[in-house]
Amino acid sequence: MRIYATTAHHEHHSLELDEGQLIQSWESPTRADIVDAELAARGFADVRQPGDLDRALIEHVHASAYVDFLQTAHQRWVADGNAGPCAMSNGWPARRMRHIRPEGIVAQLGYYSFAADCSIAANTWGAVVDAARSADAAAQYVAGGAGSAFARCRPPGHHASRDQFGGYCYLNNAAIAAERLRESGAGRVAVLDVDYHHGNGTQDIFYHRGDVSFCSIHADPKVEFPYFLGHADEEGIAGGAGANLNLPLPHGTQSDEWFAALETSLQWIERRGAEAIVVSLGVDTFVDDPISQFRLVSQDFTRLGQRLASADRPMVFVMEGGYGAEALGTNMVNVLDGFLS
Ligand code: OKP
Ligand code: ZN
Repeated sequence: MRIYATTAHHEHHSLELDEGQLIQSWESPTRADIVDAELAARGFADVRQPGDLDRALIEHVHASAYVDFLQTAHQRWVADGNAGPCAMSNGWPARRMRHIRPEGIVAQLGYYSFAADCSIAANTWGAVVDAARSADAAAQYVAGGAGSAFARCRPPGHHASRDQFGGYCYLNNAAIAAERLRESGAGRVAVLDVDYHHGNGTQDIFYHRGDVSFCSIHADPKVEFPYFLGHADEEGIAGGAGANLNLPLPHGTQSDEWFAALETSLQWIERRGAEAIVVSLGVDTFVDDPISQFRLVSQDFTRLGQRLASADRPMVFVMEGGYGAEALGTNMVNVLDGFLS
């Protein structure tokens, strides 16, 4: 299986507000290094650099003004005289307030984000671009006839909506891959999101579209981040009515219930007539993940890969979450290995 990855992510280390403290983000450079080391150790040697960023493609899933904002936010933060190393807001447009775009950098950071767990460091944009390029390249490779590819993206993307960052995500790598597959000729595409957290950004981007179906298995937003999207009654609107499926599960969910939801997901995707599948691959469903509360074990990730292979569709794997340094590499690569076996 071909891998797309770069090392620009090393320069992206941001701060997050967690349990009332500003800490170095759980979404750390080490994560990608661990996955890269495991890929190398297990014989995944076809690692490529992606091509240039296709700004037109990006603007089919993100607002142009939002992309400009991300690109220039940190230099504006510095020019404005802010003391902290990472750009983040302290106010958001909440209930009964108005969504008029403000002028200053701190206010615009609130306008263009939905969570304080995610900030923009000096070199965040370079990492974000390379993750998006990697997802695009993997999709182009699969669109060209390959059976599968893995975009080893960092930062992740599935929480990034059309014009808001949050949950460690800035550009939506999986959405970019899905859009690339569509624009390269696949009539219908599905995004299957198996990360522990709901892919609110991907859902938002495709909510009105019937050509890209979105299905997510995740911790119930009533008790888990991103808190305000991901309920079972969200089914899509307009041309996208019936093209969204959410399968929220309780804290403590174990393998049997999780794989029952996977079965439901793959049967639904088959009924949607998807010609190709993008997998938002988070392994934070692991029992020992430090910020998550499902109970999958390492063998389950091999089983996941095997079950995905039996869907018999071209597949683009896009890396999302997974935070326990210990088994992160093993779990991520188990999925790819299971898929190939
Ligand atoms: C991003 B992805 C930990 C709080 C973490 C944010 C979670 C973002 C997950 N105490 N809150 O979906 O893996
Ligand atoms: Zn996650």
